Amino acid sequence: MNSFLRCAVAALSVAAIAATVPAVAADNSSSSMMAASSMTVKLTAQNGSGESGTAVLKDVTGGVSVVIALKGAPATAQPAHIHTGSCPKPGDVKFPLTNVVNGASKTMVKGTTIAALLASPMSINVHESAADLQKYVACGDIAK
Ligand SMILES: [Cu+2]
Repeated sequence: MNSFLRCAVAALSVAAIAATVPAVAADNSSSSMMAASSMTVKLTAQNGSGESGTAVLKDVTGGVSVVIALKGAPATAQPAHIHTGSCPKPGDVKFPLTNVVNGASKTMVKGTTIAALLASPMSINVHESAADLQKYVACGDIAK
């Protein structure tokens, strides 16, 4: 009986600690309301390009930072945009992004937020080249 009680008390105190830890974590996050949110968009190869990777989006002051990293991309500049609509057939260009060169591109997209980008279907699309915009080489939906 005594050992059962000791176990019960031990279990209760463990439960109390477990209940306390998330509460502390929640306090920390709510006290830093300005913490940047971010998300990663997976870019998948289109039309046999062999180019795939990610676009990391971060809320920053005044806009959203977009960093594209593609494997298998050429040194040739490849235009990239945020389009309305979804892959593999996105719609119009919503925001231009810096050309992808050797698989890398960084852009500060002004005047938007990740929440705004998520509010309607949008996607990140990379094109073969300025001369061959019609060929899509990588695409990913901006979606949670
Ligand atoms: Cu585009």
